[in-house]
Amino acid sequence: SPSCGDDKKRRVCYYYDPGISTVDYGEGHVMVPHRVTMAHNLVAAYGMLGDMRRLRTAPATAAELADFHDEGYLALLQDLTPDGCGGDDGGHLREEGGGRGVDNPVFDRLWDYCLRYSGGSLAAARTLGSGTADIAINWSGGMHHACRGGARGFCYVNDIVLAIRELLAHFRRVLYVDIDVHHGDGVQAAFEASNRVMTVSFHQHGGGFFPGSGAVADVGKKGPGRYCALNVPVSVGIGDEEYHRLFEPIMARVMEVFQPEAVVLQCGADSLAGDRLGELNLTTRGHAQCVSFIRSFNLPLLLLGGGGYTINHVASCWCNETAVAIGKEIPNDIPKHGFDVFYKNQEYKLHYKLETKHLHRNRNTANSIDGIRMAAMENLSKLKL
Ligand code: VJV
Ligand code: CA
Ligand code: ZN
Repeated sequence: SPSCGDDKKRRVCYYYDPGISTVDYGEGHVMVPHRVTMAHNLVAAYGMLGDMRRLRTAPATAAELADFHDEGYLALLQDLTPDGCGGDDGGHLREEGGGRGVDNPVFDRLWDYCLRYSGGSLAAARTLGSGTADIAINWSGGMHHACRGGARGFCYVNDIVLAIRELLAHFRRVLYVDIDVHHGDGVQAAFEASNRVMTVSFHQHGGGFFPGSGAVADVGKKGPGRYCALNVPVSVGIGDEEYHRLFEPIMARVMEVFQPEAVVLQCGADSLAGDRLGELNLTTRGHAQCVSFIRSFNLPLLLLGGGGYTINHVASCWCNETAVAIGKEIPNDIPKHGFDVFYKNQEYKLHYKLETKHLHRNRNTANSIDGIRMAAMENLSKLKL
């Protein structure tokens, strides 16, 4: 049954570009690209690099980004410099309400950063398309909010849209699943008119939580792509058990009705308990269960990163999910390596435990969970391909 993960091996291809390790969104910004380097060092310390193929990651080119993004926006992004030499940003990086974007600042090497994380996702998609790997991983990707003509929610270039467009050259139908705590709005919007891409996002919803879209009634625009967008909003404080009372039956049904030939899983780690932005209570095991459940369907699988703002938790999560991808058991004790100190407040355990006072009070009820699952299943029953 697909509900139990399996220990069968997969050919895994892993993309990591050390060029992103020193990228800095600016003093105090919650998005810290260095978390991917921490994850990578943990993967290396656990001895997993030898279990995966690593191909050269070339940064993407402007022409590749133009496959989705507006040329004018790309020209601006390429020219912007922190000292303002690029001139007026034309509103592309501004927030609603005016003022310089706090969420999307202009920082040193911004353009290079975009090329590198997008290059990883594109290379990963091409490897899956060529059939030479079963799973491809790029933890620096997963920037699901970026729009065709502008930056949003810490995301400047939408590497997911680019990767899916690449996969569409090889696969009839591509499924996108998003377990980041935020709604995967940019990816949904990009494919709303298509019935070759289905987007499914699980996210915290309500109380003004960003971006505010993704109610269960949001099934995409009228036309052939209607019902190819599925949204599963949850409330503050959901834990593993309730999350999987939604995730597993809904994803099993999605697989039946949509019959994808490839899957992209955005593994945003801000849905973990103790995140600085997200307010859910998932454990690293509950989060990884999403990866093993999707993996058990044995389809070409692209694993991407995304959000995640308590960086030791993020690195633990993605390291563990790399092990899940490979099909390897790794010990809970974090091996001694150069980044040890970062894991002190989780007692050097991969699967960290939080005290109750650091968890959010669960605002979901058995009834609310059943209601969301039924509404989602009802939407799925209307999908006619
Ligand atoms: O809620 C918002 C927008 C505001 C304006 C900006 N202020 C800071 C917050 C309210 C309306 N933005 C969200 C964006 C979340 C993006 C999530 C991205 C992903 O995980 O889905 C994928 C990578 C938001 N929530 C929290 C913050 N922004 C935030 C941004 C900061 C910050 C503190 C909080 C930026 C800089 C600094 N502190 C110094
Ligand atoms: Ca999501
Ligand atoms: Zn997020």
